[in-house]
Amino acid sequence: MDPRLRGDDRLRCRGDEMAIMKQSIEKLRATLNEHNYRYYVLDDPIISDAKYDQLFKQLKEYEALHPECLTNDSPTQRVGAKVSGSLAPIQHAIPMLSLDNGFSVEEIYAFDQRIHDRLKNNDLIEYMCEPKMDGLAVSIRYEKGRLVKAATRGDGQTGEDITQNIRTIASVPLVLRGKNYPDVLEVRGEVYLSKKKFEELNERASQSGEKIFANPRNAAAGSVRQLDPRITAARSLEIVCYGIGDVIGDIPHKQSDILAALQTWGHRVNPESAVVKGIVGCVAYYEKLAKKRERLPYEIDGVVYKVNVIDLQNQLGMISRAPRWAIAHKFPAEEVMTTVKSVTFQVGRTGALTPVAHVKPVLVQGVTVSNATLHNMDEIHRKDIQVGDRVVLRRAGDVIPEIVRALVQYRPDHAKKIQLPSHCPVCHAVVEQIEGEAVARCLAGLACPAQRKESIKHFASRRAMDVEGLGDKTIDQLVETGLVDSIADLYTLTETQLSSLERMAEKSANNILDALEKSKKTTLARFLYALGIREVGEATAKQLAMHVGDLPGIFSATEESLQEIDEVGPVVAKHIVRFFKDKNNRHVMDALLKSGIHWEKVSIEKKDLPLKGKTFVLTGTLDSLSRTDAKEKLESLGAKVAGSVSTKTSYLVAGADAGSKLQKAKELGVAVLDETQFLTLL
Ligand code: I6G
Repeated sequence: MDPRLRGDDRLRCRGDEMAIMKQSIEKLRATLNEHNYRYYVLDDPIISDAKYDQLFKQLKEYEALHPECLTNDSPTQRVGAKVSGSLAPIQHAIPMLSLDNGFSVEEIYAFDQRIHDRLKNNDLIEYMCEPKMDGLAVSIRYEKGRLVKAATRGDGQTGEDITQNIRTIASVPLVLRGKNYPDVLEVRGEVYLSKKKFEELNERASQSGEKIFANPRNAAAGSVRQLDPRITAARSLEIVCYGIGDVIGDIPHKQSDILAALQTWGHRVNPESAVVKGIVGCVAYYEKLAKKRERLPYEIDGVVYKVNVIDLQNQLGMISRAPRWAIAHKFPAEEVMTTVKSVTFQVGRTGALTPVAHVKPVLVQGVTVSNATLHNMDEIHRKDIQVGDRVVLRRAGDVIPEIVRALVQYRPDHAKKIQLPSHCPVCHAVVEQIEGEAVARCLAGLACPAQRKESIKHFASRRAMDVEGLGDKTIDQLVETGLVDSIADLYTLTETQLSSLERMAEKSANNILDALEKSKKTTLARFLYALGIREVGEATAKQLAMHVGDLPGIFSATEESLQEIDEVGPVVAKHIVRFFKDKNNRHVMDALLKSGIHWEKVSIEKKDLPLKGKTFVLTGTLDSLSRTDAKEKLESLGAKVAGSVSTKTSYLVAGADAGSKLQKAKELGVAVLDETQFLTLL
């Protein structure tokens, strides 16, 4: 500033200078964002790395001189502060689904047939094909174009808050590009590590004596779930986006156009994706990609096919936790040869004895394997496997390794038949093979330490009560030392007791106590799943919770009433009733509730709700309530709220400035409600 200026002139000049600086900073940020986009998303840089670094340095200097101009979405602000404690839970606005898998062409053809049958349509279906990255699914939420939250998939309903870590990924825009993006946009994609970065990471880890990751997926998951974003930033993670979750605003009507739009909004999508006609086109795509797989710079474990037209996706809907309109066509698992050295029997949570083959260690898909499951005695007989045999072993994705077949032609003379033990290898109680059931069981129930350990591990696991830090080794010790006999005992543990365990520092003991305390606030569905009732998995537990509303409802349920639930057949109903009749189980549940485990009451299944079966679409601006509130109100009355208008739409709610959706509703003859009519209906 000119030193000769005084008073008002000085202030005015300072103001002008500030405005100019602000403009320069904004311009530099926009330039850097655009170069970033060209580099990471389009793979088409137009300046050198050195030039980019120079611009970046300049922006940092300007911001240091004018800290009042610093904003959270500046490219210099990707690496934020460390998270204290643990990653917070985040409820997904729209569940993050999983994908059905198909391994053979027959299964893929059957998928296509199911689609034709449901749609009652014989025309060729248009499919979008994409590589299935071997990474970690995440959801990134933008409001008014700004990145506000990011979460892992978790159990599909609730994930973990990884906002600070996702911000460090250079190809994730902190601000969406352009102007015509939806007001709210959840971008879903897969975070991964390239083959090269994965090898470099493990190389560094082995040199510094740190943990080696078994495969790129584990490395990506470990990197994304760090508490310190500086560690994540150093891992060179990448992302490709494959779809969207919650949206308020207009989106295209085809999957392929959604991906194209995501790219214009600044997100990276997979350039290998393609639209094909019919399932024959899908299989041809699969074969082409299988040939290219080795040359790709990242690991893939198959190909995903999706019905391309969103209206058709909506008509097909979902089943359990997966969409009916998509499938992952997996590549066959790598098979290797090894030798069975011995077989032991592992006792599971329900007493089931699983034969485990201990094999000569072999490397398969980057992991050294020395144990593989033989499933059960029927499988051993069917595959004719003996100790000493040369066998074929495989490991598919995160599935435990299994023995596929024996190479009987090479059987040595000393090979020995595998016998089911007559007594439990852990508690020595009698083992019974029930007629018609493939598995043999130890009948000692929770008197068997192995079953106690496994039921406690299940109870504490992430998808059940989610007691962070309470690992398998600690649980083994807790049972072996007699500190914990049943799941209820976990909540009576003291710091002194925990600290008395081997390799348990005071801090870790306190962390476990905190995690136990935190786990007391749960949901009925998680609690029911955590109890480990036979045949009651997560999906069944959720349906059960919706059906009964609260525990008393389940105590009084009968086998007949339980079979009204979609996922429950006669066998599962019997297991549930038997479990809740059992005096010991009641005892344990009483103790758990007394220790403070609680949940919010579940609203009973939306069966009797007035808007059940109706699908609404919201468009335009409502004066008296926000879109989110309107959506919540409708859903609490049993309605479904969809993002686009189709023949399945029951009502379009049109606020002020409604656009193309209103037009489409009129064309399709869908009933349109204005705000007053909508409020009356509510
Ligand atoms: O986990 C996934 C990976 C890739 C996906 C997915 C995908 O598409 C290429 N698509 C969907 C619809 C889902 N998960 C649920």
